[in-house]
Amino acid sequence: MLATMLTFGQDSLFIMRGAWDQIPEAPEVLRLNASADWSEQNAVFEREAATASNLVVVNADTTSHVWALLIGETDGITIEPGDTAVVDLPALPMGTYRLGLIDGEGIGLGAQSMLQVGLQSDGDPVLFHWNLCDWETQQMASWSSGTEPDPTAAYVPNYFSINEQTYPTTLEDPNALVSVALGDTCWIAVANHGQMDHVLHFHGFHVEVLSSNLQPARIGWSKDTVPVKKGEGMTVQLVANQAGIYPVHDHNLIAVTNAGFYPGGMLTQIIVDP
Ligand SMILES: [Cu+2]
Repeated sequence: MLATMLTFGQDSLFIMRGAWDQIPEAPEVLRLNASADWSEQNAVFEREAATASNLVVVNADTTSHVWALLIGETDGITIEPGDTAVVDLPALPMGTYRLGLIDGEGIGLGAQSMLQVGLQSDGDPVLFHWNLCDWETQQMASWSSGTEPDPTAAYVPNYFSINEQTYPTTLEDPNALVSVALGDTCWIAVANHGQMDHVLHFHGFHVEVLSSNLQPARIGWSKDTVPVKKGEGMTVQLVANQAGIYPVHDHNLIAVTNAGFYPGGMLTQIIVDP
């Protein structure tokens, strides 16, 4: 489907500020939205493999931000409030990459997302995506009041999310919930935007690592437990060879809680219909 989408993908990205109503504190957050309509979820961007392109970044926020494609040592581009920048995206091999803001507030309030390169097709394999993040609401409150959090303070995140959703809401997100038919092969694009590593444990299946920007030596590995390092973009393949409902979760148990209460956080399911 959609040759034009493969060629051009999403053209614009809006840096937006709003409330993250998904969690009880409803903290102020920053997001990368695909339009000027507010969404609590960061938009995912797609590009064809091995093809240079660009992206229009609109700073619809009230403070200046620094944008970057997060592939190694990248100098950011400062965008003043209300300004627009046309940023180049280099030709990249197939895989999952990170992009977003690299200023302290931009990182702290969560304006980071993934760039999927060469993954979109005609729906075969089916594609899902998991933007992983950890959050400390106290630190977020500092950022949104214009104060830099104490960098020497211990980092104690109290929320953990997949696509800016915490379990059980992850099950309502068609990209976080992997729902497939028996015999399907699917790909899952995974990016870790948090401040800590996240180790995904798949019940029922071993997944094969197809791409990784930080652990390329693991491409081809087939495991039920997959460490996704801080800052990593990874693509895994899952072959749905048995029917049933299987959990997938961060093996770090604090990450499957919401404000300390289990179950929550970075937990979703694979549902394979017979
Ligand atoms: Cu497990």
